[in-house]
Amino acid sequence: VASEPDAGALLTAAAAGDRRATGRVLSAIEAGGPTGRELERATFAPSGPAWVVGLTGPPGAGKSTIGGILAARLRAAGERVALVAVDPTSACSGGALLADRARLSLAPSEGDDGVLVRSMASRHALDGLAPASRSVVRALEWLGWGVVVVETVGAGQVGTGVAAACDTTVLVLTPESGDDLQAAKAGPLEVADVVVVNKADRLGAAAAVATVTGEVGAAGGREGAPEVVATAALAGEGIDELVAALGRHRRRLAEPAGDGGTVKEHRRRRALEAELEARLGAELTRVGARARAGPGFAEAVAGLVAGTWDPARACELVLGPVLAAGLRAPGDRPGEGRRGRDGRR
Ligand SMILES: Nc1nc2c(ncn2[C@@H]2O[C@H](COP(=O)(O)OP(=O)(O)O)[C@@H](O)[C@H]2O)c(=O)[nH]1
Ligand SMILES: [Mg+2]
Repeated sequence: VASEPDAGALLTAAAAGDRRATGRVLSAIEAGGPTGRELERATFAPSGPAWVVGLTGPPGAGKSTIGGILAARLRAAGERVALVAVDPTSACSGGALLADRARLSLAPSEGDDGVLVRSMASRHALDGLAPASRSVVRALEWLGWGVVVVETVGAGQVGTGVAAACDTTVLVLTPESGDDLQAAKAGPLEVADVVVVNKADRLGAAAAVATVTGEVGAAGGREGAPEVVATAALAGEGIDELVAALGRHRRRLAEPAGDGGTVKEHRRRRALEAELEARLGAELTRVGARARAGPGFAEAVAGLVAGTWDPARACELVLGPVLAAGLRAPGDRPGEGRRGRDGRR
């Protein structure tokens, strides 16, 4: 890695359409270092004009294929489209990334400045969308990418985080998705805005569409129940219907939500709430781990064994110094933590 890039210069170049600079902005945000945090702050603009579309569903359902086709369609309609694949497998092998890139030959021509493809690892993301991915999506919006399509692998509870962070969520299933459909009931199916039954060229497609339609109805009476669309993406079938369904949902986003704002504003507020909650949880987990690893823990156990402290008091005594030290571990601050710890010995 070269020297720390200047955040301001990078942003200016990226905003002017420099793809290399854009890549470096996103990489820095993903890496989470000082430059990344500066860029994250600079590009954080809630309720941007962009349309963020999430594609979720089990592996192999056709998310990348559909994402590529949608990108091509939207590009042809004059949009600047960024495709972000949050892929837990692409980190190590790069194989999935290559496959996804290759598949995009279906879509926009190489060298088209209006399409950007980005792949990133979903580190520690239980919901399939790591905090860094959300910041990357926001940076893309800020940089003027009018449509951001985010692909994440998701089934069951995994995948609902995507919905929380997207304006329009598409769940992609296949006729073979029986088990996935059962799993999806607990999560993605409840939050999907459009459900795609892809690989409609395969056996059982009509039955699958009927089952999904039934499920969606059974979930029932819900305001804005998802539309179900059958596609055979490789053959290009059902794509017009999918594009139309997405367009209807996009228009719905501009309608009033009843709380004074639009549906989109309402969703984004909820997404930010969920994101803040997740960050709070992560911080608290870190604080707890630090308390567990600190010297106070053994002391507290000794106190409990001796009957000097009761558990509630012991907890206070262990947590007190950790909380007083602030959110950052002493070791995070250069030249401080180590000395402090050694001093105790
Ligand atoms: N038969 C059939 N295969 C498809 C269709 N759409 C995608 N595929 C294939 O299914 C495989 C997985 O597709 P991919 O887009 O990578 O799925 P992802 O893992 O959800 O991103 C690839 O080999 C695709 O070519 C379809 O409509 N019909
Ligand atoms: Mg894929």
